[in-house]
Amino acid sequence: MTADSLSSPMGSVRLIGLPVVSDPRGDLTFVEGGNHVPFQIRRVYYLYNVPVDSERGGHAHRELEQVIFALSGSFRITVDDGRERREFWLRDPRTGLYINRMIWREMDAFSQGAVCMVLASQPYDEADYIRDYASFAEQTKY
Ligand code: T46
Repeated sequence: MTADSLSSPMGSVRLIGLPVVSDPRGDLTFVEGGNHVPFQIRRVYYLYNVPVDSERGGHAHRELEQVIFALSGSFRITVDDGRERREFWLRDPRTGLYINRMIWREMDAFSQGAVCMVLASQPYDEADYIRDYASFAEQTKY
């Protein structure tokens, strides 16, 4: 077994800060694939009209990388690499959470009117999802 295969994928999960251009007209933030996020952006989707008691996520991706933003309001994301769990609160549209492959994620505690935008490295593919935690845990044994 190599040192690499022993290292935890959680090490790559991190907050990414985007540039902001502010003037009296307001703030402008931009994002370039391969520059501000570590992949070419092949899909964008967003969650809105989310009930405050909603729980979303509850899966991992085999290959997909994503950066998740709260464009408005706030919510919590709990990430889990099969060994360790970490919790992040997103509430700033300039700051996204990068989540690499093989990370279980759960999202909850949505504020009223929260809008979640996600930049993704691949088109939608249901075959890329692992939606059963026991199966995920089995595949992340180091
Ligand atoms: C993730 C979190 C943050 C599509 O048809 N195309 C899409 O691009 C997406 C994202 C979803 N769908 C369909 C699949 C399901 O029938 O929309 C339905 C709801 O998807 P899901 O239950 O996976 O939604 P969330 O909010 O639990 O998870 C989503 C993403 O699927 C997931 O990749 O990381 O947001």
